[in-house]
Amino acid sequence: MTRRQKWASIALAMLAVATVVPGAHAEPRPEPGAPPGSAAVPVIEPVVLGEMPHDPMAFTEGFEIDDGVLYEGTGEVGTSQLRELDPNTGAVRKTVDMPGRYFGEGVTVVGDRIWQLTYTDGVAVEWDRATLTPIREVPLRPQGWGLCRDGDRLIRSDGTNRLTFQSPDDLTETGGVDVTRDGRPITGLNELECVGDRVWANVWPTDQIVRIDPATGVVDLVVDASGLRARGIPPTAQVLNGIAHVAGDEFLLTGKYWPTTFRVRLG
Ligand SMILES: [Ca+2]
Repeated sequence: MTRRQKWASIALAMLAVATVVPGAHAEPRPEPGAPPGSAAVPVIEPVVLGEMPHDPMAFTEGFEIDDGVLYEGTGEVGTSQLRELDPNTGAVRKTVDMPGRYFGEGVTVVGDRIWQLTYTDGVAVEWDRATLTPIREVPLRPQGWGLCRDGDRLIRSDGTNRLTFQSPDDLTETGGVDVTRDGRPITGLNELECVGDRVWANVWPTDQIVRIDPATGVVDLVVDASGLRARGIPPTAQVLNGIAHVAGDEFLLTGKYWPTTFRVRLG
């Protein structure tokens, strides 16, 4: 090889390296460690349709609309409540304190009753929906985070990547699924919303929401809602936590100590 040929081959090699620079491709690529042939899950941003006030003292842990009422469960010791809100104005209609100074977590409606989890108090509370009075408590371990009703079962998160299936009658465990994004476990699953055959979940401690197929645990859509903070959410507010389905692809989203609830379109 002549000197000229040698330099030419080096230049060609450098050109080849330059054409495979990471990030140069527009096509989504799988996360490192993802199974061969898998594509990265799409990431979208919420489209804001409207805003309404949200109590900036509410440490939101549960958020769900049923029959024209927005139910909110709040947390922290001493400020944990079950609340009824107007889903159109955000106005708080009624509040009741959690019994036992429990740290309240996710809520979901089951007929004429409401289940509300506790964080580490070892119980879930069943409420009478019409009067918002506690009916009974049942054991709950290890931790309660998010809760939603999926047909004839409840789905609960506990801060890990596990979703646990439970009986709506007495919270008896009936199964569960491990959640993965791009083939890897995604932990911190928090407030939940069951819609059709999917489960939407806040991901603690982020402003992201994932959409999960509960049959497989696979995340098939990610919502990056961090842009909502630019709409008047103060730095003292904590993470996004609270997903309530309105209809179609419309949802209400809020966060812990957020002064605003956003009506958004996802998808
Ligand atoms: Ca919810």
